[in-house]
Amino acid sequence: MIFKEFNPLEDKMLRIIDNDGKVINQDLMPELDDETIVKAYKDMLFERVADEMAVSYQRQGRMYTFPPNQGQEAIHIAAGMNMKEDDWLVPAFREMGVMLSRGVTMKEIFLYYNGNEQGSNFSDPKAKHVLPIAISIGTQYQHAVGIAYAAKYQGKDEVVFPFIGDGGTSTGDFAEALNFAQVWNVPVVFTVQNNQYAISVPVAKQTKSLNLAVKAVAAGMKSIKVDGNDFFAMYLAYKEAREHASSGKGPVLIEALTYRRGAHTTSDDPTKYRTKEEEEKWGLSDPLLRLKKFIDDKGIWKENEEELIVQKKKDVDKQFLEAENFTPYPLDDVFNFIYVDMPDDLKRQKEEYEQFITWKENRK
Ligand SMILES: Cc1ncc(C[n+]2csc(CCOP(=O)(O)OP(=O)(O)O)c2C)c(N)n1
Ligand SMILES: [Mg+2]
Repeated sequence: MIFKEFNPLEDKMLRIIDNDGKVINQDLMPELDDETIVKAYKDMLFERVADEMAVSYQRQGRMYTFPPNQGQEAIHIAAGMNMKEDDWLVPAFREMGVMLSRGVTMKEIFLYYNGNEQGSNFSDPKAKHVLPIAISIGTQYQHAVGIAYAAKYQGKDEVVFPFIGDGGTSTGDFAEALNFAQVWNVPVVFTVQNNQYAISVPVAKQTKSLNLAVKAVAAGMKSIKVDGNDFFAMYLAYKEAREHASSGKGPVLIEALTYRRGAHTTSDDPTKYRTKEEEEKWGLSDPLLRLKKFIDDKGIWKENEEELIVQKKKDVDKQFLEAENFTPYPLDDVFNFIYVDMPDDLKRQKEEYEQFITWKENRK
């Protein structure tokens, strides 16, 4: 129903609460009990706290480059809530909350960003259908369609949830994946997290497309543009998209319009290419603030948020220490097996890495 009403060719966007947390589209409000709404907020808060701590570990020189998730939590938690046990998560690299909701641990995420392969070897049985993080932009969309083809062929009720960014929609992989998903009529719920930047490139310089949801129209696919900072809108979009895909009606694409509140990665400085005013404006539609205002207006918040944050920080720190003290991988695995004769730049990298390990050891 929502796919007809919010036609991407008319640049319509699904929204249910406004920036003040007031319901502006009561007819579409999903039926969620108070407990579920509060739990969703707490999951978003946990992602935010863990994300801030990850940035801090990187700044302390204890972890490598990290891509912050701040501002994109409503998309992540709404997606996780609508995925069924056997569904597949096919992430890019800015979906930490979805990974957490599928049973991936912060320890594994920290291992990954410490360059340890074990960080892609998820231990929780709940995470059985989670693919590793995909850094090569666009590739994961192809994998997702292949998995969905296999699921359909085997007659399994499994829906595949791949993620990509706005910049990723300029890749050939993106267009090819959409085409084949629709031709094969396979169960995929594609998400485009339009956080409005591909590193320093704003969407307006990336594409002249009216919006990103219309990119699915030429493939013949149902698609919808959604306010990605509106938890309820994202919840409804995922619910309907999953129903559509699992009932054999084919794939769906959701464009979630959001804003990357942090840097692209810890190696980036966004002050070089965007203004404070722009950041402040988007800060007003922060997904956590909006959902919290709704919860407060309804009077269903019974906890001490400060205390909750302290607890969560302790938990994250414990998991970080476990990752930091995890058995290091043998250096040879990384450097020695690529070339018969190691080139000079790799030799230099190996030396630098050995110096880093020595620094880490001496610090203890
Ligand atoms: C094939 C490929 N080309 C270039 C890069 C370098 N790169 C990393 S992130 C990025 C921009 C991605 O932007 P977007 O798709 O909007 O995702 P976001 O980072 O905003 O989540 C680029 C170009 C890469 N990782 N892979
Ligand atoms: Mg982007």
